[in-house]
Amino acid sequence: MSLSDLQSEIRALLHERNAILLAHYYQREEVQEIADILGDSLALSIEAARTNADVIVFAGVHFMAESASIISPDKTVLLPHLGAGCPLADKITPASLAEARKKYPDAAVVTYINSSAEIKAHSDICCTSANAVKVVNSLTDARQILMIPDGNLARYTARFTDKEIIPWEGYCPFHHFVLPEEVARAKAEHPGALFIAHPECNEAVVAMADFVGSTSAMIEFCRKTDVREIIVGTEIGIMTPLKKQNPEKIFISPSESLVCQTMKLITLENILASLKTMTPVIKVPEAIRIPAKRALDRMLAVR
Ligand code: CIZ
Repeated sequence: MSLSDLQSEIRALLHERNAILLAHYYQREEVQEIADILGDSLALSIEAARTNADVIVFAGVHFMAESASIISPDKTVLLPHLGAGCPLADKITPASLAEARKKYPDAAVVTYINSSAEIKAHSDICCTSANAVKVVNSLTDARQILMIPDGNLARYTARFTDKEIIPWEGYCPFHHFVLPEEVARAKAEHPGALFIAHPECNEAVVAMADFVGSTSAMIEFCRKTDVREIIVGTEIGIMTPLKKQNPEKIFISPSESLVCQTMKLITLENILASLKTMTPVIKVPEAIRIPAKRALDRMLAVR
């Protein structure tokens, strides 16, 4: 079947099932093209809660589908490929977090949204890469913050707070292994270009950036800037919305590392199969969902 036939069949089945397709910015272009909503993980989960659809097909990774299930427990959440996990989320377990809590009994635990529902359930509050600084500074009673599981985001956040930040030594392998030499080479090849970086990149790469921000912040930055060439330090899927929104601008990826293999496990074929079989379903059990939702709601209350 051709890509466009697959896309048409999916759209028809979405309609028949009263389902919506949510796609993350890091998804394949042909998946982004037919999504009802395109966004970062938090925006997608919030939109999922607002819709009247009965079924949410999540073209993203496991923790994102879990977030949708946490926020919308009455909807059926489908993740078309169960192998679509997040290597960063896997860098912490409930047992290792319990150990860290013992070691730092006074620390508040701030958990990046890229984490399992179970880890969120054991956290004080969640954050995203867009609101990490605000979330940390909102914790007026806490002097010490254990930031999990992304050490790079924790170190970046530490620059904007007086609190003591204890970074968890996890990382996203795709962002973390972008090399400063690769960025320097891209800058040399495109001397007029700006370099924008995601805070999951390592410290040396972040230090080279003209702008640091979450995927949504990067998209907004690229829309507003008058500079025509931009080197983009995040996963390659973001090039799809960037090019679509800014056809007159040139976007350059500095590194071959920036391809999230698990995001790419979601394909038109498995989205179609998932809609036909209504599997695999992601359902967070209530005992985990309720405390995890508390940590997410606490974050959403931060202004
Ligand atoms: O939260 C997300 O969607 C991710 C993975 C990154 C970002 O900056 O939006």
